[in-house]
Amino acid sequence: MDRRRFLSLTTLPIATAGLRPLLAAAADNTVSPEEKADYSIRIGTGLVELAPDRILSTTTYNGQFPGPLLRLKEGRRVVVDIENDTDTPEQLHWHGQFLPVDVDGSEEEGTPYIPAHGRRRIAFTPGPAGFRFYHTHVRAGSNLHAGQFSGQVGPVYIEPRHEPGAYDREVFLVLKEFEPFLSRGGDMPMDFLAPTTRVEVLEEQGETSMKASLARGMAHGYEVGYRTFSINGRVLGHGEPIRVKPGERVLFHVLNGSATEIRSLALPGHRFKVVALDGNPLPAPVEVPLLWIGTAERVSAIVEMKSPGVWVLGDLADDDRNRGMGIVVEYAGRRGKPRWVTPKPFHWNYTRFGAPGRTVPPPDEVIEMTFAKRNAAVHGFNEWSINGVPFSMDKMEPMFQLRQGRRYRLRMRNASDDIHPMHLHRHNFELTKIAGKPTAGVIKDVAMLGGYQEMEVDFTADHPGRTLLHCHMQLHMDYGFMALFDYV
Ligand SMILES: [Cu+2]
Repeated sequence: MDRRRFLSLTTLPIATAGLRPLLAAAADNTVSPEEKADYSIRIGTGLVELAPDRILSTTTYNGQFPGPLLRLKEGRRVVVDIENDTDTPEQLHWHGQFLPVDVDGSEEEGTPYIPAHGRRRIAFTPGPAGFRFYHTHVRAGSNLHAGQFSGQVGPVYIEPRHEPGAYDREVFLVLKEFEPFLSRGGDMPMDFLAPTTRVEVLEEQGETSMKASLARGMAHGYEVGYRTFSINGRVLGHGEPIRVKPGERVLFHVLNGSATEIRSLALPGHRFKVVALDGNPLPAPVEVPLLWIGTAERVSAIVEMKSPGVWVLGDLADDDRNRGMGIVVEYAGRRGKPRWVTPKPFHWNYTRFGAPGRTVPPPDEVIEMTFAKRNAAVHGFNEWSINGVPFSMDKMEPMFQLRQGRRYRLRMRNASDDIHPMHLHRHNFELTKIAGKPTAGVIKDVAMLGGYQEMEVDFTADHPGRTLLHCHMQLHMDYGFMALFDYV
């Protein structure tokens, strides 16, 4: 009899309906020394050949970038060995999964570190099904070699019990910049989100605070820029093209693995039929001419190959695409220089992906949170706060106490002009209002909140333990933009 069956049999007689999930979770977590690992991940220095004349040395998973694609099965427990071959303790976060705090990969929640030159063996039951990923979850601060500025990003695909078809093959794309540097101020795209409704009081608050800071002689706080851009670790024009045949339906799973950037993606002559956001199926597929993908967001979209030629699948920003953010799509039998055609501007509106006419149940409680920036307040870096409190890595105190089983609405208000990709650990949420427009049916774990805008998302507190909410931009989360929920 295997261990798992043994445990389930022994717990059955005493397990009540309420107790069983907790006991099962505890059993899943325990690893016996004689158990073999299903996967081994080694954190260590690796070489990333972005192009023949541009080979970077950075921290990677298993010496490669992106980290190996892990294809897991929903509900089938896995044992993973994580070896840390670096001089600093590490956290490996399983982004988008509903895992206990012991394995989720966040010090703030209480996950043990993978010690420097040490290892940790963990076990968990993957879920929910869909496109997830794994990445480092340590504070980088001003160290642009640490955290997600490094190459510690890899895709995870959790196969559902029933795979929805309608495509011929899958292609995974990981978008990632390298060689970061600091600058005062930045050039992030700002005008692509819809609806465009701004909240006057938030705008006043943000602009007043910024003006006061500049009037005191402060410079703009640091932003991060990059010298090199890549898809799947290759600069545009290097590495293998995506080879397609006319009529083929390719399901692209696109991950924005950036530490700080928002990306866009277009393929001239083709459209994207979006079937899932952050790995969660949409109520119905939605066709769009191009994609906008916030930091850590995922988009799964089917492209029907019906414009034979050699094309650039690339970012709309000319600078970034010319420095590598793209990949060639080559039809069988076609040759020549890859073509890029700048698409017409297109606003990214999450509510377009929702279920028309559907309404959401009222929440049990509404949690209000306002996000604010103090320009250049910490050694030249912007400091971020939630309801006036920058997260303290020394105290690590929960800001919000929840009760299990309740449905919460987070009303997020952005008193800054930056876009924030907001991420909730160990749960997903339903978008319920974007910049004043109600919506339903879009399930995500990261969502971009526009400058001076409001967004509401609902989630059910059904995975007890500490739960981190944070902006996924490394530079923002590292300087205060986090808060902990807690419940038992
Ligand atoms: Cu942010």
